Amino acid sequence: MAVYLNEVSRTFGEYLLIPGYSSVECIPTNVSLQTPLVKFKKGNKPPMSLKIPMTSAIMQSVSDDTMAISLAKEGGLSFIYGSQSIESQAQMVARVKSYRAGFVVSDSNISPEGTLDELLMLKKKTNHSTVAVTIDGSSRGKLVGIVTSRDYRVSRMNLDTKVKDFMTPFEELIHGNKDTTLKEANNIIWEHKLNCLPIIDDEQRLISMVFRKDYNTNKKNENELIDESKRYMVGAGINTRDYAERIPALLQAGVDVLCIDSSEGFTEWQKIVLEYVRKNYGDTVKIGAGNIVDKEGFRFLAEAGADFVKVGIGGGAICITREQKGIGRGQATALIEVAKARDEYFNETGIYVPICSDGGTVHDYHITLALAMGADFLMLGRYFARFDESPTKKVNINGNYMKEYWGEGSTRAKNWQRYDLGGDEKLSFEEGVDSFVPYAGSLEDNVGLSLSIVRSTMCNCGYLTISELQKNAKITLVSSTSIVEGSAHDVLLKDSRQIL
Ligand code: RVP
Repeated sequence: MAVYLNEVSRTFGEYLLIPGYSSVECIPTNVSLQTPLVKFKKGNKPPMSLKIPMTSAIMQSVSDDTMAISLAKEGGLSFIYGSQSIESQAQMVARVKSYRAGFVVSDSNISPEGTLDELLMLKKKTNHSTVAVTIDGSSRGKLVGIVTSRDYRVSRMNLDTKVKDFMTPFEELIHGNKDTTLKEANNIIWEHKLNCLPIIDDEQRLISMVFRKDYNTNKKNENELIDESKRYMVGAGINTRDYAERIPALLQAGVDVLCIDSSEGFTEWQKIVLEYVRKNYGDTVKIGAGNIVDKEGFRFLAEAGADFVKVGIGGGAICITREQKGIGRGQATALIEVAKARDEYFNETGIYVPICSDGGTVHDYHITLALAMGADFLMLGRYFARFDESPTKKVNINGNYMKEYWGEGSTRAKNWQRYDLGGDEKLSFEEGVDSFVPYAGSLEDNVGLSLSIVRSTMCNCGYLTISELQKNAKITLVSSTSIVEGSAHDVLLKDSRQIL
């Protein structure tokens, strides 16, 4: 006979936190959101932690290198999507690792043989008034000069005039080299009253530019997630098919942490991949696994060697797995059970395996709830898809700006490996949809706001760390009637948009 679980499968929206005593020290600026990313032994420090409990989903419409850089700046981590060729995924990882805050690859370049007319067209296209003059007109060519608007006067010059005849030549330029730090670059910029400093390699090839305005914006990121060499940290999704080729390429590109990306991870396929990693790399390579929704799934992956375990099936905003296949579990219920299994495993073995709540986070308070229910960090798709930094198009629909957001199980993503159960069988039905989400602006602004809400809620409950919140939070179930009570009710809203 089938096993019936008596507990109802519940979502975050059915729970609330009960505020607790807050001391005078309990203020948002004193809250630490640092959280372990990978497993560690009792009494030891986790070998890798996040500064904020947020990771971006392993999805084409969410996590590319641009997203990864922006999220690492805020202290979180992106897992670059694996549903692309090994080469292009590795290139994305490499771009994150080679990115240096404040050092931008020049996107306005011209050859010395170019004309004033061509220069003006380039300026119109890029909107940048500083143009690097390289021997072949490329962003990495040998630097022979710079042109700024101070170098020419359109009214007095022939449009056919060659760039080499009015540029500031290399000999008169002040430049930095590959070892110049951002601080040094800024000092040079100030000392010489420059607008930008070109950075070149030993062969005089242009590497990047440091602009005065970028230094100011980059100084703010004190919370950034960086490795020992001060490079941004980045993760990558892998599958259970081509892992033996993909993993070495990603490691070569400098990836910090891997995650097996699958809609259902309680499988021997995941064990095989974890064993492959341990056999070939020992504990030096960090790899998460999932997704699972119960204690058996957690224990299986923890024993197989996963560095963290991802929880959630069918809760994603674009996911229709529950409708299509009738499998899954309410995200809150799944998380509560898996967190208990994680704690039991810790008590038995002394090994703490962090868990990630993946999918179904809709409101900011769901983040706090997930943490209180035991999640060490969250993975978010819809949330990040709304920002400027996501890889998708911004479109105007009926006067409102939207961003595209599609599931990895949609025909658009064609990520069949994620749903692969081995054999030759190819996915023949969709488990995800293609959709729009309301455009929300910059990642920095939104993450800042969401986390200020999380910090403030933690203070209401009386806790300054995620681990205190996990151990002591008081959580209550709410009836459907009291959910109604929780939003504006029995009033006529003056602005009907507030209802949305
Ligand atoms: P959400 O944050 O609710 O948008 O959910 C994102 C999660 O949904 C992903 O991290 C992944 O686990 C899951 N996903 C991605 N694609 C699909 C699908 O097509 N069904 N589901």
